[in-house]
Amino acid sequence: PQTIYRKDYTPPSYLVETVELGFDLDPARTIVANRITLRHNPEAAQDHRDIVLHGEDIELVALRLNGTELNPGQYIVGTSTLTIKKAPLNVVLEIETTCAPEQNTTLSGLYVSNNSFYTQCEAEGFRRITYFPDRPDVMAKFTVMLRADKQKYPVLLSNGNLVEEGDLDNGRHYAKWEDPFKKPSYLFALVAARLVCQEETFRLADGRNALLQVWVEEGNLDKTDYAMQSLKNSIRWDEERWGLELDLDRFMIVAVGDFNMGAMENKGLNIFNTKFVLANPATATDVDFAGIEAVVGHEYFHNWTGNRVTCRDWFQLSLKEGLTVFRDQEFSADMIGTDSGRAVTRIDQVRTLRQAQFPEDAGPMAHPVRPDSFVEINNFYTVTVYEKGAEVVRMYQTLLGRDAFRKGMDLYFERHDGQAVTCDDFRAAMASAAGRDLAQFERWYSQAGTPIVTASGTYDEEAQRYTLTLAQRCPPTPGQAEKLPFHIPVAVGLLDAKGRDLALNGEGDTTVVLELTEAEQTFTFDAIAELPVPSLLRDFSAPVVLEYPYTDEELLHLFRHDSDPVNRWEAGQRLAMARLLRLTAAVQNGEKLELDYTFIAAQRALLVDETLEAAFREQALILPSESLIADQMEAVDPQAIHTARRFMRETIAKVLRNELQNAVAANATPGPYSPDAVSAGKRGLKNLALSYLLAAPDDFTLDLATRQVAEATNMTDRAAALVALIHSGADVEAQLQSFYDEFKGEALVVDKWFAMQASAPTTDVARIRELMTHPAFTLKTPNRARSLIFNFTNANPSQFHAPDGSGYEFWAEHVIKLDALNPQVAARLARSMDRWRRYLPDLQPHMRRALETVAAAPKLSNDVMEVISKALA
Ligand code: B3K
Ligand code: ZN
Repeated sequence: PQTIYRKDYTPPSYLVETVELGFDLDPARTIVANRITLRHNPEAAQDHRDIVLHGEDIELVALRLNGTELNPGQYIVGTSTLTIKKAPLNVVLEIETTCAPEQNTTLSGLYVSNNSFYTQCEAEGFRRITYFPDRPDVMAKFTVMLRADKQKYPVLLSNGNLVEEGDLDNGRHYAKWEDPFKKPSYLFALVAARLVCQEETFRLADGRNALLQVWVEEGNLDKTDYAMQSLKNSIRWDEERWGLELDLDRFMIVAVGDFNMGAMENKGLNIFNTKFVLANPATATDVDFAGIEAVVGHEYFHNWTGNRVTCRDWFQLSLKEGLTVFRDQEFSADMIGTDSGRAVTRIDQVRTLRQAQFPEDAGPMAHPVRPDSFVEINNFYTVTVYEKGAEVVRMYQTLLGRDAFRKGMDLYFERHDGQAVTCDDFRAAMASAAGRDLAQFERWYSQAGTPIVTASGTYDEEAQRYTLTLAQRCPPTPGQAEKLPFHIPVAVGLLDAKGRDLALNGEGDTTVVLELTEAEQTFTFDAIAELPVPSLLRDFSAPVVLEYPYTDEELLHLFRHDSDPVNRWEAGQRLAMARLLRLTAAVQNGEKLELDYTFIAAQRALLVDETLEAAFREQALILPSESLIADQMEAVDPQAIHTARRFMRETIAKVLRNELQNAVAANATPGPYSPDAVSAGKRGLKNLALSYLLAAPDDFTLDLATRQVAEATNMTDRAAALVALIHSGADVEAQLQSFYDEFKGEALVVDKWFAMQASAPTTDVARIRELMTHPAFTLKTPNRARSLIFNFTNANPSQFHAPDGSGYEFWAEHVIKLDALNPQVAARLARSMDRWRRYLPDLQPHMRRALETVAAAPKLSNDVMEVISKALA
């Protein structure tokens, strides 16, 4: 496979002005007529007169240039391109191709799901539909004519506005769509399906009306309210917070059951995984509702950050993804509205970064936010590009302040509306708007790896001065041995002995943002009347690892008092992590396991503190996950980690039994279900308490959970109790069966049913294999494959890492099987073995063998090949 480098970028030789597409939709053989007008790009070399079109898995039927049929000698068809040499300056190409949507299991390009047609073009799926310069810097106006059987496909949708529709012969009908905006081909979409919609006319800030639609299969109309509400909130929020308006008369969301990722921001026609559209209280959990709000927001926000201003090339992916994740994070936080609610969303973001992005940054697939090379671009839709990319955007806001950041955004749109640009263009807009030099900040885009910031403080009582020294380093990553210092905003506060914030400057600020730009720097704070406890990296002001030699007393002080809720939570995590690591070592050495009362007492104090929001208390009581503990170990021992964490939960459950029971009782949410943050927080705390109680189960707690499964009126409570029961090792056979029977018609709930079993430490690989023979299981639907297989390999470490290597064999087998169907999904699964070199010496040979098995498989996709060869390198 070929590696593509960012440094090799050259502008396209031809630009496309208009695209007219005609589709005769047929699952077995769809005919695509494509008429494009091209003109030579003034920015390309004058003598570069080759038109390069991409194409993949399509049959060429006819090709005409300026009205004349070309015969095979006049163009060159490569494995994935069609080149016309020495073309005139102005060209009209008419291209006729066919494709076979029902054979397309990759879910990229035009495919069939449940007897209807859908498309997915990002990143390079459009070339699977027709020949085209399928690169984001080629933006054109699209007109689309769809023709299909009226009975089977009553709904025909594409981007933009519907301009015409009507009947044809032979029971067929047509619809013609026109998108008034120029767009790159990756934003093209069509849907031809049997669907129904919830619709509403919505008044925009400038007084125009827009038609909003959420399209779903017939039985799902009772699950579209929340998506519609989220869409309206998103439109409003984008107007109010950023002054950005919907630019179309019509905005559609379509839900499809077979989808590779979460959703896709096609212009005016967002296509969504059902998981991020369908919800009602009986089928969806609080987490699902929050996910719908975030993803509906995310795709909507792409209309400006991604569609109106798009990426010059795929190396710039974070330009739209990092920025849009930042926007959806801010949206979700603003929707909650309270400071503590915001903090809980921030804690969630920090958790995702540590759980997924830091390991990526430390593994074989590590890459900068703006990668320098790739084999398969679909492998770079990563937590680094998305979540670390969002942190990079957030750091601009932290460094420049909210107002200057907003000016930077305005300037970015003013300069680049309608263009395909780079991360440098975004940074330049921020720098100009704020009047600041952001040259060093560029390293956040170019250097991979998680920086480590080491802090130390000294207090001079006589001078009343506190001195903080910050140093930074960044470990090497593949291809980048040495790193230069980053520009790191470190938000700092100082607590006095009573836990109050000290004033840090003449203005009385209690949090200041220090700018760490050198390898080491010293900062001083004057008029500090006593030895303070530093609260560092408040609100997680930069995506770094912060090291400070905190004592237990200092951490307990922060855990009790820090006014910054993220650092308050963080102090608790540090206390817990230290204990989990000690316990893990004790398990390995066969020593007695003990948990100190001081820690439990701190947990108790927090649990019973009614002045704190339930959602925050829940977060603070969740112990670091097994994989976070693994990241802290030299040689990862999954069984010891599991035993240690279990012991800790069990001990807490036994000592805090009364308090936990009270938390269950006190946080009931009677009345009709509402997904709002306060109610969700209560359910979260209640169900966390329940799961603790079942870590040390007895008749009473088992009965409590059993009743909750039976009596709960919403899926959040029901699933949480069932999961707690499964994890407790109780016999849940009958409950699982009745859960399945009740929900077997709800695909998303069946996914949950598989997922809760797959991630339970009581489920071994043999049981997983048995579940795969269940009639509801299929590898072809990504959601289903993920629910069982990914949850096993990624969320059930003690079983996946079974000492005999059986988990790894299972993994290899399914990477290969999935790859034959769907390379993108297979490559995601392949990533589960990224960090194999960090495991116990006894496990590594098994892991290597599994990786080599995959590497040796015939006909591996580029997607999987890239991941596996990097892991083995
Ligand atoms: N832009 C799409 C992701 C496309 C992934 C292609 N493999 C969804 C999103 O980020 O909004
Ligand atoms: Zn996105």
